[in-house]
Amino acid sequence: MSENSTPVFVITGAPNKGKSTFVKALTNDPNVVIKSTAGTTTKSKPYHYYKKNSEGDMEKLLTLWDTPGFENQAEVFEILNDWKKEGHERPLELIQKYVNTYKGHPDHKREVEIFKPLVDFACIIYVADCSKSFSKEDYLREIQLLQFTNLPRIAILNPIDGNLHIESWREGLRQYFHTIKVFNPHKTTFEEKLSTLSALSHLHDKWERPINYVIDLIENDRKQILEESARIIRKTVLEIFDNEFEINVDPLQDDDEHKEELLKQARKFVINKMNSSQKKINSLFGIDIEIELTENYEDNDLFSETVRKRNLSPHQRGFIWAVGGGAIGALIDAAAGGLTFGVFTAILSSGGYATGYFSDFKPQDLLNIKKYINSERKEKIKVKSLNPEIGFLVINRLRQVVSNLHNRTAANTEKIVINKDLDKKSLLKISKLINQISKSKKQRYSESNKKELFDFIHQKLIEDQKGHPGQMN
Ligand SMILES: Nc1nc2c(ncn2[C@@H]2O[C@H](COP(=O)(O)OP(=O)(O)OP(=O)(O)O)[C@@H](O)[C@H]2O)c(=O)[nH]1
Ligand SMILES: [Mg+2]
Repeated sequence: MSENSTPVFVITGAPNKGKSTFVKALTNDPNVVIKSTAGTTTKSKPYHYYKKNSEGDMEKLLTLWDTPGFENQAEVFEILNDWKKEGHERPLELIQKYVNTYKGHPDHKREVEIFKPLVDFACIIYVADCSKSFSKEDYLREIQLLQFTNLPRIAILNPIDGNLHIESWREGLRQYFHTIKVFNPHKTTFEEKLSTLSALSHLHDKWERPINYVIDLIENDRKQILEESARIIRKTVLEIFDNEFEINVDPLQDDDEHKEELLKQARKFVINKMNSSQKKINSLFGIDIEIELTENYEDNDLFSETVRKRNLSPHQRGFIWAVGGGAIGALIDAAAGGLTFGVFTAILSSGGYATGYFSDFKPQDLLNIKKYINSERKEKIKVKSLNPEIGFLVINRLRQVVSNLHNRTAANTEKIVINKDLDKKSLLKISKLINQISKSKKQRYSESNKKELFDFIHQKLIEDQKGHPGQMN
């Protein structure tokens, strides 16, 4: 038996149990075909983890073979057993003999495909759907066929429609597999994916090191992706707060109309920036998935009353307004440890806070507006800055995009729906950072402003992944 130095795994199982889904979840390869109909995969195909070596070539680090589902397992089992009784060949020699003998035979197409990648030694991954009950009648022959190979084997229990029958599967498979692991390739988190790779590393001692190497690479790669995501989010915020929205004053229009026009500009700008950042973050993760901010447009609009009400209590709004107005710089520092009642009392006396807290909200109020006459003696009206609240919402939405993508694989093509904006605890800090940025706009941001904003966002991205995989607190 010749052994590959690169670990090779062959994914097997009955039709439509998520074999291809498993391969796609682990490799993120967009070419893996997944369909709801049984019999989708008809040819065996290898998918790889690669690394660029020092010569610039792609080096294979790990191979996963996607194979068709079993079809003729009972007959094949009989053939192999008869041969075994007759001669002295070892299991893999018999498998090779089977492949040679039945190649091209119409009743053996799938089994020949399944066995082809096994003859050079591979570990077997058997995928079963543990939301359906285990039945010896249906599955025993294919399981015994895998046992016949005498190759190291792991069973992956995929809870396609729930965990209902895990125990019956465990019981049924125990004597045939070295390891049994529950893994849902549709809903896996980043950690679970790594833990599955780690389980694979224990099947064959010679492959432990190369698989651990792959795990290290994936972890490092992910670290870099989170850093780059933080950079993208920071850039988005800076660009949004850097942009000048300006129109000529039309003497026939009143100020409300002017503000309405400026609001349109700002809205469009912010939405475009958010969309393009989301696309960039998507491509970092290598997952081409549509992101829907929320189900309806009204909720999508960062300037809308609905979004503000959902995310910010009147107190919090008031606080941001006060920060935005810069009325109480010293108090912000004092309050950074937590919002005490005393602080609120003090803030209430400041004009900024009162505006945010009590006024009937109009989206135009999120624009800090200034009228002026330029050097050509034209009267202009412009947005000096947006309210920091917008920055808070932008950062938190993009954080959610990152968090979703981090715990998602290419196997899950459901749209990402983002319908909440979270993390009220960081509100104060974000408001303060954004306030610094919008104030220092004229002189450009200082490097330390920029670094502080990056560190804050980056730290949040790391916390999001550590605390609650797939969601933020
Ligand atoms: N909800 C859910 N659906 C899943 C899961 N795993 C697989 N599916 C779905 O089940 C169907 C079959 O998945 P495939 O990965 O194509 O199954 P397969 O075992 O490769 O099937 P064949 O190639 O036909 O043998 C697809 O519609 C998948 O989206 C899961 O964990 N959860
Ligand atoms: Mg398939």
